[in-house]
Amino acid sequence: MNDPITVSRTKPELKVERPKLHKVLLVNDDFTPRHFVVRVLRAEFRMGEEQAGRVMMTAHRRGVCVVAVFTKDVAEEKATAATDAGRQEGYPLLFTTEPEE
Ligand code: NFA
Repeated sequence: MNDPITVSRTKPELKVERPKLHKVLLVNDDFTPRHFVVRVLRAEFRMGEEQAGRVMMTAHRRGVCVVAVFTKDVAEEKATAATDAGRQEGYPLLFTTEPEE
């Protein structure tokens, strides 16, 4: 009888962590035509002509360019779809992914 009622004064901690983002990278090659790279960037990453052109030229000059960041699953899906689009035309066009720092 007469049990004390205890009340917790601290809220249970709910740790909500953001999913880590992954970069999709466009890798340069010597064979895929520039206009085709731009077409794939526009179709798969919904870029405008100008941005797609800048990303393509950055990869062309520097070897690689970050295209976009997504959750891991989406980044991998997008990179695979974009790489497959090149493969279907016989081009070695390559998109890869890597985790953001
Ligand atoms: N280097 C390719 C060319 O000169 C264009 C390219 C850019 C390919 C970026 C792949 C990635 N035709």
